Amino acid sequence: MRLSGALYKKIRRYMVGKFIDSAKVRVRAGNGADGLAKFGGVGGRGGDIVLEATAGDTLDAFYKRWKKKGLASARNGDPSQVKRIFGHDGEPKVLSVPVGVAAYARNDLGGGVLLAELNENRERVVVARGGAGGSPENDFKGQKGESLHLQLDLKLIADVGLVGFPNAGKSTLLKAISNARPKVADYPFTTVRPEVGIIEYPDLTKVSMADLPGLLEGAHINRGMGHSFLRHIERTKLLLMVTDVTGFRLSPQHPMRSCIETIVLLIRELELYDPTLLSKPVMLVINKLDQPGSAEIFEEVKAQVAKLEEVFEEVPEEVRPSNVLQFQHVLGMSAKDGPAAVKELKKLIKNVLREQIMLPNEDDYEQGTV
Ligand SMILES: Nc1nc2c(ncn2[C@@H]2O[C@H](COP(=O)(O)OP(=O)(O)OP(=O)(O)O)[C@@H](O)[C@H]2O)c(=O)[nH]1
Ligand SMILES: [Mg+2]
Repeated sequence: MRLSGALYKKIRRYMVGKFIDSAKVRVRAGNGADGLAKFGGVGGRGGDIVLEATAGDTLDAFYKRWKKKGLASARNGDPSQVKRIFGHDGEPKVLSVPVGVAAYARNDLGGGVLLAELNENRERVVVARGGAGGSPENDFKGQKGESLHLQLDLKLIADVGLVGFPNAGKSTLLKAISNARPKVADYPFTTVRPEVGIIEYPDLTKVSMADLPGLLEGAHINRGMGHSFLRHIERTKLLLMVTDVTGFRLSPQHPMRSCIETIVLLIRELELYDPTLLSKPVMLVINKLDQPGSAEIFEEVKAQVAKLEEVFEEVPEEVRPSNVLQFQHVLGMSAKDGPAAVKELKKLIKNVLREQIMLPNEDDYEQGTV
């Protein structure tokens, strides 16, 4: 395997991801108000900054609400006065966020500390505390409220995550197997935002599957859509790698990648993003088997993935994955032929999730324990 050519040739600007699944806003909780030492009066507390998850809300909407202002602040407490010896507390500020959001406090180095994840509708969490009111404990001096740079990242929650080079047929597969209706088209980066579909089984089991934008060699240095959207598969239980049997070529100016090359490069990119991703079970789908000459390629690739260590030996060191991966199943199909073509895959997905004890057992249904 040569894997030569301008690996990281420049990709046109419009191919760089723009969709919003991350938003930033500065937040400032209210200050506590002064107390009145002479009368033992206590000042009001500053209002907290609260995040509340709302089903149906999006980060695009959040971004639009806050991009101009850039700062969300809560009310200060009211000071203690002779007429009102206990000052009123400041109103908290409640910010609506989508379900599935992770909130980070950013630091100056560009890193962040995870404050909370909101995974349920109506779940609330305080991300910045209002300052305490002035009281005997603090010499009747109201305390400053917390303020921080908040970053919100959206993580989808799905059982199965689709990963693959652009144009491999991931969205076509999601369409065939689930109730989702994603956009399908014959050009790379058709999918620009992740989408989740639900796979339903006759026994009423439901499995969710997330379709992601195509992943490219060099995604870790932000080629193509970059690989930041891979965070959406951090929480999946099973990865489904989809490849085009005829390989992939971004444009005539870019090198051709064969099917097995795309598999190696995908493993490498997943590893560079987070090596623990590959400790999840992975299934391989080799798609577009209706293409002429594909049956022989399919057999060859099947043999190669059974001995990945030999394939890796021939790969240039800078793109060689460090761990050999064992696929749970290797399956060939033509996703464009619709639900019948993915019947077998649908069954295997349920079996793998069952084996991982991630779904209830068939017997349990019969015995009525579920
Ligand atoms: N011949 C053939 N074409 C297919 C098959 N599955 C998908 N395609 C075509 O391949 C093209 C890309 O399909 P998509 O489902 O949009 O691919 P994708 O992996 O979602 O692509 P991105 O969203 O760009 O990453 C479309 O023109 C599909 O009709 C198949 O089984 N056989
Ligand atoms: Mg797609």
